Amino acid sequence: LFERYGCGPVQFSGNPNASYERHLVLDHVVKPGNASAREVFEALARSLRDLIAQRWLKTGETCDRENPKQVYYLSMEFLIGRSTSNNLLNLLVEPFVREEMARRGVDLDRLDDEEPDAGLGNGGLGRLAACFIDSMATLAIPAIGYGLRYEYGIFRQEIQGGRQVERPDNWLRRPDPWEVDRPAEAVDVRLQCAVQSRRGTPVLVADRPTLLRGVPYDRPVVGHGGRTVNTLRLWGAAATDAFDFAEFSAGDFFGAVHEKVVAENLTRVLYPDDSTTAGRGLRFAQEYFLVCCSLADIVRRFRARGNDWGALPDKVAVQLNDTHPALAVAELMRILLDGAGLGWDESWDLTVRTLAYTNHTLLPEALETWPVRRFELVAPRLLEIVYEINRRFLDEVRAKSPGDDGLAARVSLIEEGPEKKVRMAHLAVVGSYSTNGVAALHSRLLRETVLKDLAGLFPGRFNNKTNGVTPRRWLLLANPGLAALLTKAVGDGWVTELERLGAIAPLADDPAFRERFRAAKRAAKVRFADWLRSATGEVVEPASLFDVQIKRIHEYKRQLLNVLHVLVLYNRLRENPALDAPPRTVFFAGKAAPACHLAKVIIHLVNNVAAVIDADPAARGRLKVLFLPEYNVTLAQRLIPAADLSEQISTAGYEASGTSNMKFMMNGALTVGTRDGATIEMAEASGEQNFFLFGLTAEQVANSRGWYSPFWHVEHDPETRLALDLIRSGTFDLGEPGVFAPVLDALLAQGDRYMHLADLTSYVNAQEQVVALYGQPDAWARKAILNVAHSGRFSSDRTIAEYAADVCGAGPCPVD
Ligand code: DL6
Repeated sequence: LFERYGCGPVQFSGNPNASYERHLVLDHVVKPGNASAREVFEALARSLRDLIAQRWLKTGETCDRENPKQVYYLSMEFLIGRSTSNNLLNLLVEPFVREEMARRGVDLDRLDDEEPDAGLGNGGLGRLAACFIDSMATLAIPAIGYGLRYEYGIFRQEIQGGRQVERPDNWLRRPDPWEVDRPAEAVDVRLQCAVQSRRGTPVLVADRPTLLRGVPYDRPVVGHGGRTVNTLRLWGAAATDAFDFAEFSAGDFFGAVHEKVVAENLTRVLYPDDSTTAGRGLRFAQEYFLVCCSLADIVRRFRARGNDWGALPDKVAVQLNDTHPALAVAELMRILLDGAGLGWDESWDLTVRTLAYTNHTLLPEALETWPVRRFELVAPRLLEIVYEINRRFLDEVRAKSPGDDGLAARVSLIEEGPEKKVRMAHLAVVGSYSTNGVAALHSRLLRETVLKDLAGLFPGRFNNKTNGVTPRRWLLLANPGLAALLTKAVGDGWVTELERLGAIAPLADDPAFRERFRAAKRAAKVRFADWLRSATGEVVEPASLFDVQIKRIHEYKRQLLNVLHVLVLYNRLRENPALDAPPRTVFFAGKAAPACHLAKVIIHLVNNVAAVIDADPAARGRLKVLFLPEYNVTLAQRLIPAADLSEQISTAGYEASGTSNMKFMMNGALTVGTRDGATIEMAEASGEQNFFLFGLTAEQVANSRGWYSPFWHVEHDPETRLALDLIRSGTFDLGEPGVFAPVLDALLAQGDRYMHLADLTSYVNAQEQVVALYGQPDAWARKAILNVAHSGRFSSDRTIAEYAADVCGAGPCPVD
């Protein structure tokens, strides 16, 4: 044919089988020398996908043949970031590809920036899901992640006039080379309502039953070494062919097509974590859509392997990432009752033994409840099932504790009140065999406070699984300099067995190793400073102490405490220009929920403080504050390796776990932190003497609630008063008088819910210890090395191994 069309066999430069060139020529119809950077990126990614394809198929075939217990991880969020660099690394082909691309005049690092971050999550919960699927693939655990294919991920953050401005993140504007759509495996989902447009906003309209189609888009999840390639299956909403056929045949072609487009909006946008009630109905429909599509797919796979219904808990483990997919309890019951025709008792037994639930928050306002009318609107059959589950459950509760109506009301799945609501956490606990928190303290507080009554009824169900992060992305990929040093010291086994880093502990006492360790940190700081200058024009001094707080902006995470410390330092410098203190650069990054006014004011304050300090000669070269816009996975990968000091300063008892704390630790930063979340366990692992712990404990916070007064601290702590005075004086208002009144209000008039002022003095003292140690580079390096050495426990491989052994009972299923 080639000859017939007069072009002869297609010749590719160098190797005629080169998949990369073939993709350039055949997908993009461009000569390799003329290709744009984006075309080069897509062709490279597709050629890597070619490399994966066989293993990906083989992983599926192996599971179909071996019929092992399979894990299904249901999550509304997967904050995966970029795929190409990570896949290159896990396939172990990075050096080869780098060299081959260099021969073609392409710098692999620059190509990276052609790939947008897949920001399909708000923060820690979504990033944890991404680490978990990496670990499951690496451990050869047969697993599929199920989520939604949002076309718009978490908003893009711009800073204008110091304020956060949200822009849409259209990450799928250009075709994503990593995804494979599989329309043949689409699933139909029945909604009792229609999705229509009201003044441009999609809304749910009652009593218009609609059939939507869930189309799977699969992404490979490459285990380290490339032996197992699992799947992340993201569902996109599409209208079925029969959509609005009636209107179409009545001649309203435009109307029918319009409705079809609106229905497809269901998975268009990820909800930022604060969403206003206006859009909440759609969020509920999203959760329902995820659950219906995923369970239909899970059950199809289960049956296709020839399993009987009774084997469901032996072959299927469904882990619910928070309550967002908790509708799975009712939907699985519906499938077993209405689809399989099983009786209630058998269906309930199978459901409870198949599902497990992970809780990620203690904040009462973050515990999901959904109005009963949402259920009625979208899925009335599921409401019927929830009511029946509750009726039977409360009968048992009353039988066990006769006369205790208070207990029944407290544990009920239904919250009574002006508007009846379903308590999703209760549904998840009652309908599953395991409920876990994500750090020891969090799991204990769950049992003792938020879910106390349920823990009393089901003591055997509650357990802890302390979070972890994948060392592939967060150390090997993010920090090649330190990774190389560690490999040289202990071999490369740490990449999949992070505990092996324990072997570097004795090297903390080796001056030559310390020097190499410090050189790696210096190089990472220079690398970051260079990137920052070229990307943003901002100049930072790599010799200064890099003090970093990066995470969602939220009152409980206490970015304000960090700001107050900056103001204490600033006041000291103004008071005494000759002060002996190392130069410090304080980095902040993070997004505020669009509707959270105070969080947005905090961002504004940080930016204005940064501007004022920058302009003041008293601070020049001594103290610099920088707010880095658009915090995402890639920015974290750049900044964490460069950090000297990690700020983990939440009010004790509020941060479920934290995971950036672990990334900093394995990258050789020291931590200044409260005894909260997993930070406690990190300090235990490395020895508290290698941490800068400060502040009230969770018990002290809880016990002082009744009598705590921030005003006491204003009166008795002079530096606290001066810091607040500086804000009150208007120094940072920059032409907008009173703009930071909400901050003062929260800290004083409203009683300082997160107890910033209670902890400020001990925080300042801890920071003084930081400074003292930073002045002894060798002693600092020693502690940093010990932190890296003891970070092994915080690999998500360990977390996943614990889930596999204690929760889901799944084991590896190696692919030949
Ligand atoms: O478990 C992952 C991550 C924890 O590390 C954080 O401490 C916690 O704040 C976060 N939780 C959420 C809550 N979302 N809801 N609901 O994102 O989970």
